[in-house]
Amino acid sequence: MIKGTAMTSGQTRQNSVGAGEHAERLSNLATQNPANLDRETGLSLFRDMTLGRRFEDKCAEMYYRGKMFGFVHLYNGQEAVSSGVIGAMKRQHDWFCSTYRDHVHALSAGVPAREVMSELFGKETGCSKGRGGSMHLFSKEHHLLGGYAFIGEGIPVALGSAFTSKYKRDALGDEKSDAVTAAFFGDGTCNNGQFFECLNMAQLWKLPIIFVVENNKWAIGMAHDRATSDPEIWRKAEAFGMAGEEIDGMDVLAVRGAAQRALERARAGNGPTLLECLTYRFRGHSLADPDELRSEQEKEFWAQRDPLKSLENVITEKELATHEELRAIEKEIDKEVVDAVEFALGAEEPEPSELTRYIWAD
Ligand SMILES: Cc1ncc(C[n+]2csc(CCOP(=O)(O)OP(=O)(O)O)c2C)c(N)n1
Repeated sequence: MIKGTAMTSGQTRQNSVGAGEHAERLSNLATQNPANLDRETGLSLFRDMTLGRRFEDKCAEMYYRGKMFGFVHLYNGQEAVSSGVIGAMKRQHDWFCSTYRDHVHALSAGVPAREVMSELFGKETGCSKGRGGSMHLFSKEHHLLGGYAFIGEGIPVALGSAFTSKYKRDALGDEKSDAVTAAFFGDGTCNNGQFFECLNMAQLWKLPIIFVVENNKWAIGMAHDRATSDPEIWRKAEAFGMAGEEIDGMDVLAVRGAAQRALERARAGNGPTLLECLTYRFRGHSLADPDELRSEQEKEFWAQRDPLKSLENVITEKELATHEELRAIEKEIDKEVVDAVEFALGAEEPEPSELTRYIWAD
């Protein structure tokens, strides 16, 4: 199991500028058999990923038109992770924590596009009442325990949430308390202390939690392979005696399958799972990043694996829907996104006198 010999890390370093290490890892992963995919699930995943993609494209447009302030981190390319994991969770029952790259996680959990867009515009109608902005989406109703600007901050919050569910069931006898919590974070975050501390506690107490690493190869401008002694993050689970899985994070069906296995394990009381999803962001780190560090060859490799196109191929090859039906869904989604922008533009800003409201619970 132990890699990371001097020779291995030297080789991965050389590879870091090309499609490199991830290309090799992806080629070793079994492709998902979509035999059991039904029309309803296929279309629901397609709809969710399309909403994520189109919403983010509109955010870029609005940002460059000066409608949003501060840093805005988009999720393009990574949609299969959000739709695969959150789509497998029980809505408004299970919980999750996000990062600053949080818009699409919120949408997958059902936070209305109007509320997410309003939050990005700093309006009172936003899911965090306009006080949070892009990096701090929150929705108690949709069980989103927050987006976090500091990397790794959401992991202990998710751990606390998982502990609460288990405590209610085991110590207080609440049979219905079988919620699982997912913590989403990036590869760069896995070199932080909270990651290791929380993995340890989660396994020690067999907490119902899923650690979802969205390994998009880069932490701003630092290539993952150059910053991490053993770049295969999922293997770190073994050090804690925890289940770990490596997944093609561009394949929504593969992500969904792995999430279902992890959810089942957690609900049965068998503890946490570390899921490493190999994915890629199609845009720069944030909208302020000119994205000059990543090679064209690498970007092209990942563009070929666009998760939306792959799902479209599966859906049409299995004759679950036609290309025309999928174009019609895109049109509907475009309308929803335009409506969200119009709603957010017309909404009120918070009253300056209420600046400190919501800092503490009423
Ligand atoms: C505690 C902390 N240290 C440093 C930073 C600065 N920072 C912002 S984003 C980032 C890279 C994170 O990369 P990764 O976890 O891979 O997430 P990704 O952006 O790829 O989604 C860093 C180091 C921060 N936000 N928080």
